Amino acid sequence: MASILFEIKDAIGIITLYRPDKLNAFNREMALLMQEKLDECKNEEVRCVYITGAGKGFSAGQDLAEVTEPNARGFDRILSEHYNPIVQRIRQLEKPVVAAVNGVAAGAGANIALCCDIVVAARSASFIQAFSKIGLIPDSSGSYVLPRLIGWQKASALMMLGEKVSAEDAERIGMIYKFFSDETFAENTMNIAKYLSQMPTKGLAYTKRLLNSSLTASFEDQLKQEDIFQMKAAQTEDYKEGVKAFMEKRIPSFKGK
Ligand code: T3D
Repeated sequence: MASILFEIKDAIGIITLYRPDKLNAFNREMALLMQEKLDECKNEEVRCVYITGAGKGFSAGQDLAEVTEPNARGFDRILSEHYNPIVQRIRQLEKPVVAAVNGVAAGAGANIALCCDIVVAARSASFIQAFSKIGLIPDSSGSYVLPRLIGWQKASALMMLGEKVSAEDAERIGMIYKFFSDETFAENTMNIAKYLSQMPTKGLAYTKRLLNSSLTASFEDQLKQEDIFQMKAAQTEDYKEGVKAFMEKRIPSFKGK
């Protein structure tokens, strides 16, 4: 059985991390397959990506059994070949990526989720910066993303103490967007993906580009970027449809063009 399940349904690319007996810990095969599936999501027919985990966990991060094998890859290669290409693909994909965190998300598993555009979780899910407990540093963009999400002090404490954060607390401190009850999690999170998949995809892609640049740009530079991308958005068919539908008092039908 492949360690990543993938299907495209109703314009949503659904990626399911699938090593349930290992809490979907990443081995090399799974990391490379995830990159491959994220690349398939570049296809125009995909207008939103939904990432979740099979079984009771989202992902426990790096498969620690694999790194202790006699011929294990060096750390430099694990990050540059496994995790960095995953988080880079997520940030560069020109469509929204939803992380639907169904259970525990630890180490690289947590940080891959946190770099997605919208992070939603089940009430019983949790987030752990597990790295410090085994003598590692936060990777998979965590050292960049987490302080920006929750502030330097809280990020620093979570990264050093490695404490488990409940979904409820994660929402409260702004680490994630929302949590849902375990019973309604699948339906509610898929509804978010369905809604996004019917929105003006190019406008969302430009919004994502702006959010990416806002992390480092100056105020003046960001205004210039808004100028550029608003002009691009105004040239899309979906913008024309949005305004037309508003004037005609009907629901717009966006095509992602
Ligand atoms: O080279 C490099 O490593 C660089 C890259 C680093 C990136 C990273 O992600 S480093 C961080 C690696 N992850 C961890 O340190 C987390 C380790 N796991 C845990 O701390 C706990 O499993 C959890 C807190 C995530 C969940 O705890 P719990 O009690 O719900 O489940 P469990 O019983 O510990 O785990 C269930 C099974 O999954 C168990 O297998 P078994 O005994 O039933 O056969 C456990 O060994 C396995 N498992 C969980 N995490 C991993 C794992 N197997 C391999 N690797 C794991 N990371």
